[in-house]
Amino acid sequence: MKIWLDGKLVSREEAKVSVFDHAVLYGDGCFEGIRAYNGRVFKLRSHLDRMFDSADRIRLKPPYSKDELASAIRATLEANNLTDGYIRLVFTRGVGTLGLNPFKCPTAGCFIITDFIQLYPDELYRDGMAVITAKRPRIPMKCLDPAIKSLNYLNNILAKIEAIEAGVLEAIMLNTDGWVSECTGDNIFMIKDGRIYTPPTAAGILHGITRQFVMRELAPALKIPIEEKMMKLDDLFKADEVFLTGTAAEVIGVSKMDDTTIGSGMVGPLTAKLTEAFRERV
Ligand code: PXG
Repeated sequence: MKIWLDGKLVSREEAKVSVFDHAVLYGDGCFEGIRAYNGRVFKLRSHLDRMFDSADRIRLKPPYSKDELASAIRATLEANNLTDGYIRLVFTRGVGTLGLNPFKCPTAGCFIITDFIQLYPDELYRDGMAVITAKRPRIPMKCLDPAIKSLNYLNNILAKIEAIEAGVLEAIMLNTDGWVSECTGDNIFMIKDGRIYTPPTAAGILHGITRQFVMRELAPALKIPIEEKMMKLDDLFKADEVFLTGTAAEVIGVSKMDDTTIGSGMVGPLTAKLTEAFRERV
């Protein structure tokens, strides 16, 4: 396996980051999770735009241009003979002193990992997946805007631990005001009376590329009305269908939340259409 590290393709063993890099010391940096399908990188421009937006919001100067990164991603896929796979692009703050000051780290680091993707098992796409609602709220926008895809994922990881300990794979997170925000690694949608709803960015969420694809392309193509709306957990419990979106998950139906069955307890008809439309498009 070849890893792209600061401009060079190196072996997995050589792909190391310094213990003085603030990504290691403080989780200081940002990242993207991207997919390639049939030799083409899905929504690469949107991912690079979001990456640069994350970097800008934490005052991290990208060490390469978007065009350079696009070429580097393609070169890494090629070096690993991958036409379908998962791409992890990471900017680290870089090597600095032990203090917090990010401006004492002169150059940001960058690496690209490409690998096979482990999807959720097929049965989950067919039968729907069970989730829990996390007791821990999503970190407020005022503290660390979830729109920044930062290397500091402990808020999500702690909610993920709640999910795993409850025997499921995902957790729905509320914001500190009790509104539904998103899941630990996926955005959330519900369907009621033939309309799709998803929390607005003001709920404190990652602006998911898959979310945007569903809102701007898939739902309109299927002529399903879709809108952003603040929602409470109770709205989800009473929904006809609930589904999640993410680069890794694509579009996956939710059959159960905590002890409550959603809709019929099977993947709903509109969710099934969206999952199918997603796969056709990619
Ligand atoms: N919300 C959060 C918090 C995320 O991390 C999404 C939504 C979906 O966004 P995209 O742009 O992918 O549609 C993400 C993406 C994993 C994993 O292993 C998931 C993500 C990042 C890293 C790992 O499930 N998330």
